[in-house]
Amino acid sequence: MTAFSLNPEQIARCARLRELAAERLRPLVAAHAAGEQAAHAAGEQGRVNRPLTEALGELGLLEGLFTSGALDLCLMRESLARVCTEAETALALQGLGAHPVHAYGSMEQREHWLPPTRAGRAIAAFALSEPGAGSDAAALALRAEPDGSAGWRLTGEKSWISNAPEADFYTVFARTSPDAGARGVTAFLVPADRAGLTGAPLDMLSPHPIGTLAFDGVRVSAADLLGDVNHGFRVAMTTLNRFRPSVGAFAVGMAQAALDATLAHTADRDAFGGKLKDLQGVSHQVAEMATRTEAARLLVYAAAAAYDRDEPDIAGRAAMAKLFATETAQFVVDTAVQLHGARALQRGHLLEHLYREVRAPRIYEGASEVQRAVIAKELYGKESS
Ligand code: COS
Repeated sequence: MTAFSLNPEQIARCARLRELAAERLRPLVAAHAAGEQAAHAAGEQGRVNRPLTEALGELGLLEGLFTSGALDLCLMRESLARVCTEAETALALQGLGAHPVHAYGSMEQREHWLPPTRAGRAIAAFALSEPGAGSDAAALALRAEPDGSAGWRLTGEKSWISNAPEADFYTVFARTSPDAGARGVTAFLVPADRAGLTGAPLDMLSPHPIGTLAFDGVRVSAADLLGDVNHGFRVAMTTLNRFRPSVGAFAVGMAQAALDATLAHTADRDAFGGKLKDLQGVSHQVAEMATRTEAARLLVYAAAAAYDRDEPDIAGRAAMAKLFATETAQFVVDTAVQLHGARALQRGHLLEHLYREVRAPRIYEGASEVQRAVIAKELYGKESS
């Protein structure tokens, strides 16, 4: 591959995926939305769209989470995001929640959880954030206290966990060594039906459910470990290294969707005796949107390709890709709204949807400020070495 044009097979695969998303996945989102409206009217929070996740399994896309490289994952997420952001997010959450099991789980854990996760029948979730530990993940306080020789008991809270409280299993990061910062964190696979584990939905600006988890002395044993004791921070960070460029790909897909809509609208809309695109103030903004979207795409592909080649600077590259792509998508979607005018803010309009969707990725999986900190650390680390 050259730097960076996709080969014809990759381009064709992306086009096929966009078609599938339009034909098979979007209708499942519409069907779920009707039920959601009724639930909301009854004062209930959103539920996981299980038929959508199962369809992702039937189409073999969830399998791809575990078999494809980072670049292919980005192409998948970008393609889905252009057509159906809900399907994109359902796919990504299965990956984020189950990647630690795939990469660090025992044979038993993998055999038990990965087949249903790939089929979309088991919903996965990644439980890192806490009320007192968001960006500063190493400050997490959920206690894993020794429970005789049987293992540990988990006590504490997690918050803003996608798919909680409805997921079927959680990758949970807990503190096994007090006062040891990042070196005292351990990852566990906790099935949702463990005694003492409860959760509640949060009412968030999000199309998928997000919630809290409360652990009241939940028993875990050595069989539930993901990786070694006190090495859980690494499990979290390496999972994020893999997924951060692909959050950028999600953003690029949304930016491209907004750009496509803007091209169509400005070429068609009459104003001031011509088409909107004839106004230089408009066409130059569209050119800016396209240029920044392409720059973001290249950064995302480069970070993912570096990950696939196992290069040494993947954390910084992943951070740059996520930072630039999510900030760019915010700019592109906002500009698209501006160029569409009032119609873009009408509920149900593509841009109204994207305007809501584009905000959260600048916060989750490491806020933009965290990405800048990662980049700066790597830059100054290089300087001193
Ligand atoms: N990849 C691999 N290892 C990493 C890593 C990365 N990207 N970042 C940190 N580490 C390792 C370090 O090498 C260090 O290992 P040792 O203890 O063996 O030396 C350890 O983790 C601690 O690193 P560091 O001191 O840099 O950790 P900090 O407490 O300064 O935290 C940030 C680093 C801010 C980058 C981390 O807390 C973070 O990513 N926060 C955002 C969390 C997040 O994304 N939350 C969203 C949840 S998912 S929606």
